[in-house]
Amino acid sequence: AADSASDDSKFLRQDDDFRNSGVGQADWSAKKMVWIPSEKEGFEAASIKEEKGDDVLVELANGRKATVNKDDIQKMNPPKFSKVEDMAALTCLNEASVLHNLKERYFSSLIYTYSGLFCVVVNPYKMLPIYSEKIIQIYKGKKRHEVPPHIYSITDNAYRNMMQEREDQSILCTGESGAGKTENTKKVIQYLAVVASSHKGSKKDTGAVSGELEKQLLQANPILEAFGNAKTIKNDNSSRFGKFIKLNFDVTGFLVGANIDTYLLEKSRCIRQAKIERAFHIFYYMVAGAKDQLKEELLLEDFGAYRFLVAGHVEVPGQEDDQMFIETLEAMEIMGFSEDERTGMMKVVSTVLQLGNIKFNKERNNEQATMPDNTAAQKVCHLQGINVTDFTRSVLTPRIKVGREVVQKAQTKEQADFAIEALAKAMYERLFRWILARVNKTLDKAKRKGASFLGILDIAGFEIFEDNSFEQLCINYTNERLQQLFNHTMFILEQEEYKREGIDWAFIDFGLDLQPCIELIERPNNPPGILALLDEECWFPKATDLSFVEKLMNTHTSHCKFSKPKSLKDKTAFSVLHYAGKVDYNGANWLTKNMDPLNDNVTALLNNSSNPFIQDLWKDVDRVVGLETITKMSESSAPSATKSKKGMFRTVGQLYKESLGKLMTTLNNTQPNFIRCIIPNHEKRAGKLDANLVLEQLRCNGVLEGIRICRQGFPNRIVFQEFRQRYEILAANCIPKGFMDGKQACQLMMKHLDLDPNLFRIGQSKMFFRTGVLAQLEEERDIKLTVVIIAFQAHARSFL
Ligand code: AOV
Ligand code: MG
Repeated sequence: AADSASDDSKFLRQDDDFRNSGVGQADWSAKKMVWIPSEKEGFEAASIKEEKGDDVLVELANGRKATVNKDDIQKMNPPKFSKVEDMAALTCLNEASVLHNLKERYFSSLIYTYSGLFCVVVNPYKMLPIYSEKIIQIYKGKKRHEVPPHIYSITDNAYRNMMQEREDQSILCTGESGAGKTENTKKVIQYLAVVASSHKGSKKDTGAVSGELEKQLLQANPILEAFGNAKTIKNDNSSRFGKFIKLNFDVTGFLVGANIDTYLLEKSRCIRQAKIERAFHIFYYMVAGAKDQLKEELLLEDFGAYRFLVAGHVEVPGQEDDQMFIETLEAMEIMGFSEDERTGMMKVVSTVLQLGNIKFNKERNNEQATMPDNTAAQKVCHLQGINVTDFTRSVLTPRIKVGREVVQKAQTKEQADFAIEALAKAMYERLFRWILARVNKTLDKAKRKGASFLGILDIAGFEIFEDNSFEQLCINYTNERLQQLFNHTMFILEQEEYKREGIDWAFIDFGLDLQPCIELIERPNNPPGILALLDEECWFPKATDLSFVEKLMNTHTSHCKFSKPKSLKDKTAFSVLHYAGKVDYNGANWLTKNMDPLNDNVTALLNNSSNPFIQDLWKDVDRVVGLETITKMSESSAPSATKSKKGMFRTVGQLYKESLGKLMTTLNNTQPNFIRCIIPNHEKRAGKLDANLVLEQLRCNGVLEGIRICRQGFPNRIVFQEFRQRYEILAANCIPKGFMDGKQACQLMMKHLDLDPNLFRIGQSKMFFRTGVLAQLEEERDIKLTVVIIAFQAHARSFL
């Protein structure tokens, strides 16, 4: 078995032999290899034939010649840099080289690559043997440079830093849908569950997960995924929420508890799904998997009977929904959920589906909705433990406040439909939050405050769709703040390195670049940002989505990050210039999305349910009623008892801004580790990399931005000894024989090389170079070596 681990290690690092094949060193310098833009491949290798002013004549691999503008050419790195593990070491730091390196590595199944502070991972879309317990043992306790790039290395280093420096850590996974955020998050947890439980002084250090808490921690994911993930066009197991998992450790590195926060559950998926997509997994698990008595108790019907499951039983390739139901229930059992809790949860899921089957008719010139058949309503009420007459009345003729009076007001069909959909969504969201709280209760059982924590963030990356709405603004706003955190971290670390090495160089804080856009979104006043203006409009009785967008235009016309899209076709459109690109937003429905109104007559009933589980789910509505329930659509208002707390109403935008603020405060106090997940193609295929798709992601996820920032400084660093060893040939005879201090030797060499002083710095332990300088030295070294070899050959021949 030990051998199998070493066999597998070829998936982590390749032999040097392999690395030195391909374009040979001599070829590279003799042919003057460069990268030129290519529509299909992103970039193509070419060799320079002739330079004429701004134009360059190049020859491509297939012999074709082309003329390119000098500015469109990107330098190719010497072959010594082929498949480098850390792209910050590349001497030619440009888009073409980064793409090429990732691609070469990807096709050798090397999916993890560093880029300075980032760890980039390209989704392999196949199982690689790099996550076994044997591999975990390889990474345990090793420094980043001692082992090949891996999420385990990032995790191990974060874990050791946490223990040694007593500093909280975070691992931030971002990337587009299907890029691998959730898979990598799971690997982090798997690794820590092994390392932290073998840490418990268990007799055999086998690498297996032993403790109860660790086992429960590993079960948290399947539960959250069952309720929060769904099949989408992009990903068969797409997380429809963001999450931050905090693992608490004591001083000895022993896991003492965990806590999970979630963000922005896409609850609308309960009631509507796009073509060939699914609602949350649990709906299918339950309908396919609940049998006999349970099926009866939950009043379940066949897939085709549910209107909310738009396309019936859509299946996920390679997944048996009925089997998954059993596994989900088992996970809940390990997590300590009681039988009552499990049944209660399933009743809510069944109710959500059943709500979709309630139908209203239009009566009396469309003024008033009626419910001709109340079978579905009866089932809903049976499952929820409430009275069906009360429920029907609450939906059709709720009590609402008109001036000072409370009257019963008939609802139109549209209003009733809206109220039912809002109820289904709210019910599911509350269930999700309840599950989260329940999971947290188990994971935090010990209630022991850890000495420090390691947090893992799994949240959607930057989104630019055809149609971008409120949800995209929230997620892009999050990514602005995360990018700012990255830029700022890089600034601090670089600054420290320069200081430590005694180098005079004022690094620029590029975190500040993002401030204007962040303010455009979150500023409370003077002038109010997008979220604040949206809130303002929600309080105006006559406001519409259009009046909101008009207000935005009037307030921010001259803002550097704001603009009106060119085509005025859509009156509710506006654009924001995010760091990753311009995004056109469509302001339609933002008022409703931000208010998220709910019929409080119904929530009051649920709060009074005969089923304790349901009661518990809605126990806070007394507090929130009239707050959560400012109902523009249904016009019903809160019972008078809770009126006074109206001031507590919080909009979705406000709540989100606040939870993001908390997250950022937490992250700001950690040492962050950035994982950038990349999707290689949109066909879920192994072994295929769409160059333009990858380039686009590198632009959006800050990797290229990081490189741009790097280039402002001295990105290539080599310790004195290594520099002397490799390049002494260029400064032969300038260093006297015998011992000489490394720094002094390098100083002498640099003097001899006569480089522009602006191209390098000499630190305390290493040399610092501008990008590209090393390539030049490599080239000179090549020429020197060739001369030496020729001389040697000539010398050898003379003996024949
Ligand atoms: P996501 O979390 O980034 O998307 P996932 O982590 O769910 O994406 O990955 C999508 C799919 O890609 C998985 O179901 C696997 O089939 C495959 N995959 C990803 N990473 C690996 C890996 N390291 N090894 C093997 N297969 C992998 V979303 O949640 O949609 O934003 O909302
Ligand atoms: Mg995910």
